[in-house]
Amino acid sequence: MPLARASLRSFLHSAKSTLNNDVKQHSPVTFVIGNESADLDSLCSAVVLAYLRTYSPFSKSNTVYVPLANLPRADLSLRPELLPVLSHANLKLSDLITLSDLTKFPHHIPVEQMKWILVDHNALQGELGKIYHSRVVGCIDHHDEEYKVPWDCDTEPRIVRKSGSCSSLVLEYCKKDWNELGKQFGEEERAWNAELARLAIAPVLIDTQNLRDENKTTPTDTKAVRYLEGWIMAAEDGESYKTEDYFNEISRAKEDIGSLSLPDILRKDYKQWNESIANLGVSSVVKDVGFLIEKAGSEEKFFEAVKEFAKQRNLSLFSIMTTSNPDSVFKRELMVWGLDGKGVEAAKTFSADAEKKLGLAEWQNGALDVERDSEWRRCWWQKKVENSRKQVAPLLRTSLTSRG
Ligand SMILES: [Mn+2]
Repeated sequence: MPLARASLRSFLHSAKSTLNNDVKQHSPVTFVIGNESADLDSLCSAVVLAYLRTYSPFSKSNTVYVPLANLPRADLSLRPELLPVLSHANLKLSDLITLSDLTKFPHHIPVEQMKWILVDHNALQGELGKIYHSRVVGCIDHHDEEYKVPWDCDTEPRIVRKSGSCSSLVLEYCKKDWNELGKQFGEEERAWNAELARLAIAPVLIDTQNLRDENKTTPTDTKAVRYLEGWIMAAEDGESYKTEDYFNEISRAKEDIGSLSLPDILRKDYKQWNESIANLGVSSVVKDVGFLIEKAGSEEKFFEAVKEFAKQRNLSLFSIMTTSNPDSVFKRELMVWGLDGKGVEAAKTFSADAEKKLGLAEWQNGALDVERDSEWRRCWWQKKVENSRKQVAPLLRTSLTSRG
């Protein structure tokens, strides 16, 4: 028998206490976890899937699926876009369950008692991956297949398919549960449906630019948005809710990084690849290079801060990718910095290789460029703006690994 349905907020509270009790009693725990970038898609997909799996009317168990945000609690403040989304879902930051909640437990759950369902990735990474990789029992993801999740997941999903947002795939999988749950139609349930829909629709809107990004949007995303709008409008005043307004509200919050320090801005959306030859790091930033320099105080201070950031992570090659919308035109800048011999070689290789592919054009007469044996730095306009980190990072990796 599935558990009796509750609001999102009560669900997260009972998930937290379930986790607490299960750890103490060494009972099995089933987690739903997003990827390490812990972006809106990862965070929302995990909560929505955990909620609908827990209360599925078709469920034969009374398992509480625990949604785990794949980041320390302190890092939630690096995601201002969460605030409007959570507030419309009647949630607070403190309601979310994070890695910090795991580590504060005095007891440890035996590995074999844990089950992990992955959303927004299909190979458990980092420390968790080292310990629990054999305990992954399902996944829903829109990245490339990594062949790490067992093919037969029995009663749990195993879906890896392209879509703009992972949340759209979660919704497609859980739609039958939600339709059935939605048949209980009191005032209260109506509000719960809208809160859940606000959470589920947010990453789809952000990842597909409100379905306008033709390179990313799939029919699954479009269907998800239409379906979720239905739940929101059924509860709220249909006249006043507009998906476009909600999209703008979240986008504005996402770009509101003025209160963050420069190192926080750099680590907010950061990925690192430790190749055997050297380490590569790439930061994506939602403001342009000019903003970053102003934030630092001067060009010199900016480079100092960036260098320190790279040094702490032992990087030979570091790149900053920016996006901005001056006069409503979407633009990208790309900065690549080789910080030692290996990095310099790789940066030069990248430059030769990627110039045409990415449409790299000189930025402000090469004002930020440096060319020495020990360091090599370029800042470009990236004219081919359809290439995000998903395309640029593999080129950077190849420039490192293809050598010697
Ligand atoms: Mn995603």
